[in-house]
Parts: sequence; C-alpha cells; structure tokens
Amino acid sequence: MKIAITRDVSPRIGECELSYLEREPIDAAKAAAQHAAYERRLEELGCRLVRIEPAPEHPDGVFVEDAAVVLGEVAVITRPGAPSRRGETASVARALVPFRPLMLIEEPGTLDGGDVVHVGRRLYVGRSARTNDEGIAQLRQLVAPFGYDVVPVRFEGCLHLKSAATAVDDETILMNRQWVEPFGGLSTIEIDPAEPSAANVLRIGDTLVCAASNPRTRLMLEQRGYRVVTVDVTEMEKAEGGVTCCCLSFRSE
Ligand code: CIR
Repeated sequence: MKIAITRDVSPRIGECELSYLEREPIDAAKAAAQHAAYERRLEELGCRLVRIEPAPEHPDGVFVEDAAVVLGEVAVITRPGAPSRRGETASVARALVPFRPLMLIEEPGTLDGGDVVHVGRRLYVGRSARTNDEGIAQLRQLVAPFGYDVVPVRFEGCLHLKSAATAVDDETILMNRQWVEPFGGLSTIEIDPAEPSAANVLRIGDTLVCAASNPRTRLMLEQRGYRVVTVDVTEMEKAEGGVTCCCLSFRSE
C-alpha cells in the first residue's frame, strides 16, 4: 500500500523561512485549499493519507518532507538546518513509528529531507545551507548497513537539491542545469528554462505530480511518454516549497 504523510498548512505560513526568494504575502486560506486539493490528488493516485496533527506554531510545518528520509527498511529523522524548523520532527517521527524503525541525525549534524534524492540503493545528498557535512556523514553511517551509498552533490541558486533535480524514473533525473550539474552518471532531462522550479516533481508509482505553474515542462515530459498530473501549489511556491515537500510518500505492506 502507498502511504503519504501530510500536515495541514499553518495559518502562519507567511512567516516561513526564506533563502532565495523575496518575501511576498501568502494567502493562508488559499494555501490550505491548494493543500487539500493536493491531498485529494494523492488519494486519487492510490495513497492512504496519514495526516499528522496540525502544528500552527510552525510556519513551515506543511513541508513534512524535510523532517525525514524514508527508505524501504528504515526512516531517518532529520535535524533540519533551520533552527526554527527543529520542532517539526517529533510529530513526524511519531507518525512514522507504525511503518519503519527510526534512526536520528544528531547535533552537530544538520540534514533536510529536501536535499536527498533517492535513486535505487543510492542517496544523492545536496550540501546546502541546510545540510552540512556532518549530517551527510551521519546519514552515510546510518544507511550503509542497509546497502545504501551516500553521494554528496554540490548545487547553488536554490534551497534544496530537490528544487534542482528529482528522479522521474529509476535512471533519469529531471534537472535545472542553472542550479546543478548532472550527477551519478544518470540520464538527464532538462526542464524548460522559462520554468526554473520545474525540476521538483513527485513520483507516485508510475505517475509524476508536477506543479501547474510549469506547463511547458509538463508537456515535454508527456511527449517523452511520462504520465503526468498537476496540482496548483502557488502559495507553497512563495514559501520556496514545491510538490515533493508537502508529503512523505512510501510503500508499506
Ligand atoms: C524552508 O525554507 O524551509 C521552507 N520555507 C521551504 C521548505 C521546502 N521544502 C522542500 O523543498 N523540501
């Protein structure tokens, strides 16, 4: 069964962390409606939703992806790079208990789930303002016994590695080459240059969930034979979030 962990949008999302965008007003009610539509989309794609308790005190709490890295065998609870976000992980950890044994990134390590691109037995991890060398080293040690390699990746110009590159199948990365160079010897597809944030796509089974704000990249993916659905996440995009960061999706028996 496919599981998707989500959390409601905080009414304080307008106070979110920002790193490369100018702050602009975020309509929290519209963000909540977009998030509800996103959750419905995940259900249509066969996911069972596990909705964590709301955390209105955490402006970025909707971005649950950053709190954990969920693998087939285990879930690694992160230590987010932004101190304001560290209080988000305990509730995500509780939600994961029924599904996976948990392991923890510890101080002084920092790691945001949005920096981890998982392809087969390899985790490509962005070295970023949020994820430090110690966090990457801890992740490597934690997952090595399960047969995963951890490969650091440099990038610049955006918040997380997954803003710049995500896997669209088991050997292909959709990427924005303004922000990251090809890595891992994987095949690459470049996003339409008019849509810089389009590389952030969520893979659910054989379907790609794309942000509606990136129609050219969507069309290109469809022309290459990918099945694509869209969701409107404009309010989350103002908070530097995209389609992957609003859920933790994984399989459970
Ligand atoms: C932050 O700066 O942490 C949030 N405003 C956005 C987090 C987006 N998360 C993600 O792409 N995985």
